[in-house]
Amino acid sequence: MITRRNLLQLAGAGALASGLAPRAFAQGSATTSPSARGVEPAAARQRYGYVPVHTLNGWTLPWRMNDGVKEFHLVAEAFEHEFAPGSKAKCWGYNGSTPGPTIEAVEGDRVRIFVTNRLPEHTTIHWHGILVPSGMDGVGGLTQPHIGPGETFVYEFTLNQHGTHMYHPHADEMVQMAVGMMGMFIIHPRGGEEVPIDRDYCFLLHNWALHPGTWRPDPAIMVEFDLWTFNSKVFPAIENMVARTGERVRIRMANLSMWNHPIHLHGHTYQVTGSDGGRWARARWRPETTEIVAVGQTRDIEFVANPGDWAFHCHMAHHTMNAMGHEIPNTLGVDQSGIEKEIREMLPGYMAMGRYGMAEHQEHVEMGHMQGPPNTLPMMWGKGPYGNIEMGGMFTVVKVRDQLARADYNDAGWYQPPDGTRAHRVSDDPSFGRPIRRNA
Ligand SMILES: [Cu+2]
Repeated sequence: MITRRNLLQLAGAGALASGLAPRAFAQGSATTSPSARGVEPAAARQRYGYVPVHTLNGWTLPWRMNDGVKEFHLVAEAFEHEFAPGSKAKCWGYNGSTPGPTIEAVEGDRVRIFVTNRLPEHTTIHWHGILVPSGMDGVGGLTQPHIGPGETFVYEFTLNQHGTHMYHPHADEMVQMAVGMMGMFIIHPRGGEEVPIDRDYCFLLHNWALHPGTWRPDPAIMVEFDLWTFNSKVFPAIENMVARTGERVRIRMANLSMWNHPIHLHGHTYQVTGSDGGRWARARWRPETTEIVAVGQTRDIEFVANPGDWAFHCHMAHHTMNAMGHEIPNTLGVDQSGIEKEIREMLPGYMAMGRYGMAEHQEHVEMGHMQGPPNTLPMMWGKGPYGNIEMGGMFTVVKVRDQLARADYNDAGWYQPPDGTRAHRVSDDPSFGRPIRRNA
């Protein structure tokens, strides 16, 4: 059978292909999408010149070569997105996902990116942090006409840098980003890296005003958000990051939310090694356990993996919670036993909580005592091997194991600490041990 693709191949491509370039992409030519999954780091460096990034809960945009140019095709569109089982929303993004697929390329590459707009309003794409000719910068009205509904524009430029970058609309930006339009654009250095990386993770930080009981993120909110996400997912729906003991891991973080996020890793002192300015000179690397990723910034951290299950989360305590009422009265220490009965007469099923703290929330929700509004996640949840984790939002686990295949990215289960290395109960008597106490 002679297809258009065969015909191009038979014709010897060259002149024909370049003349048809913009349309040729849509003809279904072979595409490539390098993955680190199943490819050992050394083999990946041989095959691709780099170890491909692993986008948390996401994917890498396939590309194809057309006469020496790497061609990508983004489609801006609306779809239903799930933050975690129990909460979905009508979101906007690219190629059916929020964030959009990660674009991955190498310093020196010439890239051509088609952008088709299937949204009900116009859009553009800005290549955040990437040095492009002014007319390719994607600022609607300033550097180009807007991409109208149904239209396809093409961007083309050469990548003269490396680093962790982003893409997002620069058209009705407040609305389009609030409903999920963003993605990462990773450029690997040409010729490899002096300190090689074994695993390279990436994700975007974002916040969503998905009010309890609703199905559309509210773009008008500036401060009081309901959901805090890594790659548009909340704990425990965020993938764990796995590594083998001793591997060098990089985590690339980018922030297009409305808040700064201090990102904290347990069990390691990591080095902050890069940003959208590329991988910094080694003299500029600095040891931290918490690094603020400010709005509009990207940060790369690197560490040599220590065995264990290590919490990895934003350190703003409200950013590790899900949908919570922000205007609830403070009930900490308040005896509500009388009022609970009276409120129940008006609100059947009402449950007074919070007198002793909020940890009981997770149990009540899971036992079905408390019914939240539809499409609304519990404030905190997640189970570990020893009980409730009582987290939500921007939280996941870095799981490091001695025996993990180098190209294995599957969840590693729970860590078994060696004997004698886990905190344990020695007494249930509050007067135990008579420790020295102030003013006692
Ligand atoms: Cu945060």
